[in-house]
Amino acid sequence: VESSIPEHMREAWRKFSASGFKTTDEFEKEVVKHIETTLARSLFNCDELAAYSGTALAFRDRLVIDWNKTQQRQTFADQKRIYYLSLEFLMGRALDNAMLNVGLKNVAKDGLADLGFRIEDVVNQEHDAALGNGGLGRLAACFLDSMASLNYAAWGYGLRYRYGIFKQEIENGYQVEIPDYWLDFNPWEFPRHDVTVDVQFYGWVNKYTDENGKQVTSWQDGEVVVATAYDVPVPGYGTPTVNNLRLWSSKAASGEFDFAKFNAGEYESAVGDQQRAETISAVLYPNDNLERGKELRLKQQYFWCAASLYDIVRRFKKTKRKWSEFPDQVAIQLNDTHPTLAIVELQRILTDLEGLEWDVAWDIVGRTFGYTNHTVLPEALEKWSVPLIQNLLPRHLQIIYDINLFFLQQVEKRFPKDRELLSRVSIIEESQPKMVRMAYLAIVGSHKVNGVAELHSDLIKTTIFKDFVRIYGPDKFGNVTNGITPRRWLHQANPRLSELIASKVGSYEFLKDLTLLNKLEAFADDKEFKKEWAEIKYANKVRLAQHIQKSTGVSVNPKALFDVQVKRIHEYKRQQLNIFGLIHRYLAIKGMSPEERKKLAPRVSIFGGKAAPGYWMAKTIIHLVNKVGEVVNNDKDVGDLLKVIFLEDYNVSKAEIIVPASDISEHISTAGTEASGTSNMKFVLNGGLIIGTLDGANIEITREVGEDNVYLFGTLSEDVEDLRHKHFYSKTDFNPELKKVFDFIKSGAFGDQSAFSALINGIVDHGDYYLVGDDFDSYCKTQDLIDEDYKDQDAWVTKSIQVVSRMGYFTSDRCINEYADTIWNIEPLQVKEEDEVRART
Ligand code: BZD
Repeated sequence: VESSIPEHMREAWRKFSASGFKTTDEFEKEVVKHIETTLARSLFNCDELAAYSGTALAFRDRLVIDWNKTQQRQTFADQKRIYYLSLEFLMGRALDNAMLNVGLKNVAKDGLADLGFRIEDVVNQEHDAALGNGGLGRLAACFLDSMASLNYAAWGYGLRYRYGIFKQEIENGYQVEIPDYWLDFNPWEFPRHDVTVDVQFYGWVNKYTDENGKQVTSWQDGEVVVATAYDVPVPGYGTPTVNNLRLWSSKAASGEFDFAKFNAGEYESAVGDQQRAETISAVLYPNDNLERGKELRLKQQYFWCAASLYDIVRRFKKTKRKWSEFPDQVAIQLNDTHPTLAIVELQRILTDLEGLEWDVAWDIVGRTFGYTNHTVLPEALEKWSVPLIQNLLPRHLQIIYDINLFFLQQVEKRFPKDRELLSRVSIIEESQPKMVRMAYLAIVGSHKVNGVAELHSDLIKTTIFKDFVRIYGPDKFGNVTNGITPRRWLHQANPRLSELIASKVGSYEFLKDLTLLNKLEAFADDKEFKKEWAEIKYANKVRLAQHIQKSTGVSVNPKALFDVQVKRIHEYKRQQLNIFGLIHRYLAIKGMSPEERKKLAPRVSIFGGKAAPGYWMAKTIIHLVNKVGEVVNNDKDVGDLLKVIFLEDYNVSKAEIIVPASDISEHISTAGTEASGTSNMKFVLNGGLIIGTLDGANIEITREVGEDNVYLFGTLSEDVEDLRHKHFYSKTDFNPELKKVFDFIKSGAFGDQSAFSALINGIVDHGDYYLVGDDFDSYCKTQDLIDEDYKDQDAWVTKSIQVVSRMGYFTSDRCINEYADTIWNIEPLQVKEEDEVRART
């Protein structure tokens, strides 16, 4: 690493180089300094938010020291780096995580107490960084945590949205969306006004022969938008590694606004250009598993891919290596198809700008990229219209056509005269208008394609990507089952349980090696231990009950069984099956004698999750849940036996309260539709049992924790197609219990029945695509079994301990090591032992 400071002048630098606080006194000094100077506040007007800000800034200073060292170390080491490209990073709050990873949480706790604050209240002031929709975005965040904790040299690249996922409010039972303007105070980002990239759009392609007789292809006269880097430090747990998440923000090219236009009196149009450019990184698209083909979304994708690629290539070029070594220095992972244009962009850089031959360049591209698929749902598979790309990215469209041409020639050679095959696998779909199939482009441009759970990875090989398995052979396609970081999802969310576990397994080492949880198995029948275990679950339920009281006004009994379904609202995830089951339960309670009611286990059913703003059916489901809650929660006959709660604005920090408090959680997607699911892992890791279908990672969770410890029900994925077919031809023998539920809704029991008719008709008259009718009976029976089992608390607690002890496999650390071995071909960076030790103490 070069420095412009001559050696004889470096002494002062070394002498005064920042080292960060260690003791409570030093911490307090830092906090007070930041509050008084950085924030210009004082003892007399320091509220909890100011205390949060001061604490965050103090920890930020600590992080920055290790962050700088990490970046230096990685540059010196000059090894391969991982670049994780994701349009979404659902990071949640950073302070608690920073305190844990820096290892000075107790110092902060004591220090804040001295200053007059409770650490929990201070931590709760932080606004979630919610730059994602759901599982895909949160997975990216867990992966960043694991890559840093395992000392991989890794960068995340994303967009710095001004508005993250909207805030959800419930008004009269309906979802209302409020913009999430989250950037007014964000101490965790560092604007790098010196790190900018010009990104071009529109324009035209000029092909000509230059004065030396060389063929030149130039993309010119486009509109330029500037990408500015904002860096976010990503600390690892128990290591000095602090990696970087680089988020790009868009601005118009000519400074504040176009002064030429301004001077010519075109004030509004000058400001307009500026605004149009800033719009690119303004807002996160709030759809999960749906692609709508909007031009602005494509602009976001290219803007982010181009800026990231430029940055990666610029870093590589500093090493002065040959281009052929690029894939030995750079591994780029595509989080779904959203960054697929990066493939095309690298090919463009290597050929048009660096002058490499097509084949040489294409070989480098293929060895650089890996593609992770997260869905088989057809409506979520990205396609972009050819005219749209033609207009926005004319040169990229040509390159895509060339990629396709060479690919199809290769296919033709191996499978001569199979026209059908050629048209099936063509990157260009011959529709009106023509469409670019991004998943196919991603497959063709990567050396590895992976799914996110075993069933899902098998499904993509036998359904949507079947032809590609034939063409490339099976080795190009693999599986990396998802995982979660135990730091956030066990230790931070459930500190008491983590402490209890540590007391039995000997240390907190299980947070680095989650398989050590298996030592708990020996205590699954230990009376004292079980008592403490149950007490912690109860305390977590009390905490959630308080949150429910505060946010909904409904008081719930923490002794009741807590049944939770929190995730994005989607028909394939089948929250409707859950709510129909609850209506069925309500009707059953209403029909019971007082004696019968006494035998029933009280239950609190908790829903949470956002619906995409334009997804009417999902919004209808939310509406129904809220209406059912209004009726059930106010019915004197029912009392504590059933409460139905919709918690508004489900997000990462709310999940940290909800997940540790569940007895049962629901993962009940139609088999074959949920690629993996990751909240299933979070709940089980916190000692909750699950009810689920044989879908996604539920299957592997069952394999690990034992069939007796999971409540499985419903149609198997291999039977789904047949059933869908059958529905088409016969509407008879419809489930009578479900029919009663529908009749009850239609009677107006939950208000105007017409509000729910689409939901019911979809099942009764329109083929029941998600098989709600087919699975209703086994779902209800399984819920009855849960009621029975829950009565035997002793056996329940044993199960709860057993499942936790068997969850070691589902750490995202294991995922990252698998990606590193099978896709990235990269080793962790060695960190000096003294640095390791310092980080841990
Ligand atoms: O990815 C989810 C899957 O549905 C889950 O099964 C899986 O566990 C996780 C992680 O692999 N997919 C998403 O969350 N997808 C999106 O959010 C999304 C967003 C925009 C466009 C398309 C999909």
